[in-house]
Amino acid sequence: MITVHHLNNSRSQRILWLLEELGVDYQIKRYERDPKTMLAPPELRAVHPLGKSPVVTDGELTMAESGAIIDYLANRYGPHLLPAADSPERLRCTYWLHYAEGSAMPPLLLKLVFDKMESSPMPFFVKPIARGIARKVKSAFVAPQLKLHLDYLESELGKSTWFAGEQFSAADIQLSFPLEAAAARAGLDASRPRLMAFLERIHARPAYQRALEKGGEYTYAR
Ligand SMILES: N[C@@H](CCC(=O)N[C@@H](CS)C(=O)NCC(=O)O)C(=O)O
Repeated sequence: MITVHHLNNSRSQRILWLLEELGVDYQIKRYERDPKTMLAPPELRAVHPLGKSPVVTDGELTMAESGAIIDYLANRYGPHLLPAADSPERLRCTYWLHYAEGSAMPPLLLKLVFDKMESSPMPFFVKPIARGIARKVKSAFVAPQLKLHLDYLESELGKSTWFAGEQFSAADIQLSFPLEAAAARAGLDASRPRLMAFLERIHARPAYQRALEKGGEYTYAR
């Protein structure tokens, strides 16, 4: 039996959605973020040394890292979410499985960190310096990088209906999180209509909705 080690309001929502699309049986083991630090609880380190979510166990196997988990589950349980082996669509799909976490997420994470730095309480004499640094990093590096990635993703959806081609695939599931995070906190809006329409289409999928019901709190689905 597949177990998804699921942290509330997190990337592991993608794995629940994938499993619903695949129609496979699975169980959820739930973990709650520390409300102050937003970090995962220490119990998750007993499953994988990094203590991050998602982690999936399947029999003797323990797998971490969303892209690797999605690749494994889609291969093992449902070829229909992966384009045919050796096709150009399959290469695109593989590219997106890596791109989502390797390239799209870093500027989003930097934005989160520097937004926090700007708004965190701190001694009055440090505040102007810390805020000045945060603003400078955001305007000089983070915002241009976010624009670059969002423009790129918007233009890619001008080439095909879904990210890897005309068929919905595992790539779309993997890209959902950076796009939802960008819409929630990094300025993705109606000025990029293809990406907004993509979010609407994925949110309307019955499997996505079933995963939401099972996963609990997920504020990115708005
Ligand atoms: N690149 C990893 C990132 C894993 C990750 O950072 N997960 C977050 C949830 S969105 C987490 O566990 N955060 C809590 C923590 O770091 O303690 C993946 O895609 O699986």
